[in-house]
Amino acid sequence: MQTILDTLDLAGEQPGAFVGQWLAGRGPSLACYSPIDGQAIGTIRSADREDYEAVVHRACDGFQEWRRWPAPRRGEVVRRIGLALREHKSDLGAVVSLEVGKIRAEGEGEVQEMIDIADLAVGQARMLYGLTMHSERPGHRMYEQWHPLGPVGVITAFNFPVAPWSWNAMIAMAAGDAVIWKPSAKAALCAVAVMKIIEPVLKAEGVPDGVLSLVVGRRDPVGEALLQDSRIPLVSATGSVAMGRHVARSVASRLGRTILELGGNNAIIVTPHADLELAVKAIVFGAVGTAGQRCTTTRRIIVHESLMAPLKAALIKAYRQVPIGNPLESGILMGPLIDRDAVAGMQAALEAIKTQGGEILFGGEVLNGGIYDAGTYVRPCLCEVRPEMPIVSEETFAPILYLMAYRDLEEAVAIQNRVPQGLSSAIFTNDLRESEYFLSHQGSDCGIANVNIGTSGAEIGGAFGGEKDTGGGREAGSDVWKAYMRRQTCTTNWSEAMPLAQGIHFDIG
Ligand code: UN1
Repeated sequence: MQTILDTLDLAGEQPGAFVGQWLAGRGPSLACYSPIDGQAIGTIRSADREDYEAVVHRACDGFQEWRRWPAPRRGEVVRRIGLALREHKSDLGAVVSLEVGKIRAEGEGEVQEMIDIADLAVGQARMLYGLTMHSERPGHRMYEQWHPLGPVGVITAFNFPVAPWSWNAMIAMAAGDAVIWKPSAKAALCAVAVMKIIEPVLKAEGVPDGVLSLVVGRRDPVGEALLQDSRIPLVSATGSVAMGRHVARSVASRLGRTILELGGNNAIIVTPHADLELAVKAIVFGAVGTAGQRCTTTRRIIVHESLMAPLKAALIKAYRQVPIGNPLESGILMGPLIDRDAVAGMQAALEAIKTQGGEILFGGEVLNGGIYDAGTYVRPCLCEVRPEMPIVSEETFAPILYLMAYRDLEEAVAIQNRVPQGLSSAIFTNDLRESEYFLSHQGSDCGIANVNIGTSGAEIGGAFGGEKDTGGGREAGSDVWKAYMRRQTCTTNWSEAMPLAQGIHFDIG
């Protein structure tokens, strides 16, 4: 563990604020723990209100300068950030594993998402396209253009401590914005690590101070200040629905914009025309991967009644074989939950499942002995439930998978759509009519709808996010860059007359 920390110079107390250079942080010292063994892995000097002010002040100044850089030149900086991340993929992936307990492949996978979005943003910097329109007035030209928006606040969650920052930051940088990052206190060392990797690039490229900044601190004084700060026109936040509602209200009250990526309660429909072997693979990765702590984690299986028995048997067999343990060791597929609170939350959900009439088919126990004594390791759990049970509509951020039976596809889609969340969804079928129904306007109501692949593991090229309680925001690829810019409609009169729109005459004398 020490080697992992030393490689990225994370040993000893870390400064909690970065604006192109490090500011010590005058707030309380924040202890960072690893869920792998419950041990402290570092400390960060968190930011106080004055540090926050200093960061935002620099971000505003940095933005003024950065927006003057030609967009392709900004893209070149992003390209070099992508190269630095490539160089440190394994080191940073290891810090992610250490601080939040992901297995190595998933820690590195997250860094790969950062590299991918950097590549996308480099190209995007040359494609910040506006439209042209035909004016109704003769001798007039009309078009729209996109300008940098301002400093953008990015609030990230523990479960994806580095990738969502990059989805926002790489695109925002290409767009000409400054970015202020407030990471989860449970994963702040990862954020410090990212800045340490990027710092030399910013220096070498002469990027103005404040273009990329980090501010580690609790909700008060840092988080609340960010939400209420009218110098920050856009706040992009990943986290719980409760947190998202608060962010939405606070930022809306000052008429700021938000991008919200909140809870998911993602389902896979398995039809009689499914390739069951494929479905089982996707379900196990989707439900057990990242120990059930992705917002895209598969939480519900809606299976045709004719397949309930074989699917149940296949999943129990697969679940028995999941190697659970130290995520830094090869061969392990499931690490710990983030902390003991998460384990307690899972146990409370299991109680609720039983009280509400569900049946635990497999797993759910808290493990103990050896490394398991950290109190953060659980066995992934399979349950058979009815869709109307209230617990099934909740997102329990743990590896609990609900199985429920359906009779016809319309019913399956209704079950899939009846929960408040709307992030990711999938159907397993080789029948064209079934898959097209699922993808149609009568089908899945989620932001992501997949056929014959699971609910998690989205590529950055698409717009990522979902509907309803998921918050409606979109991050990453497609035309998401527009959210980080301000649109301006421009009309130029190159004629010698002054015709008015709508044919209005307003001639004096
Ligand atoms: C999250 O869990 O917050 O689609 C994001 C996926 C990843 C992102 C998950 N690309 O599972």
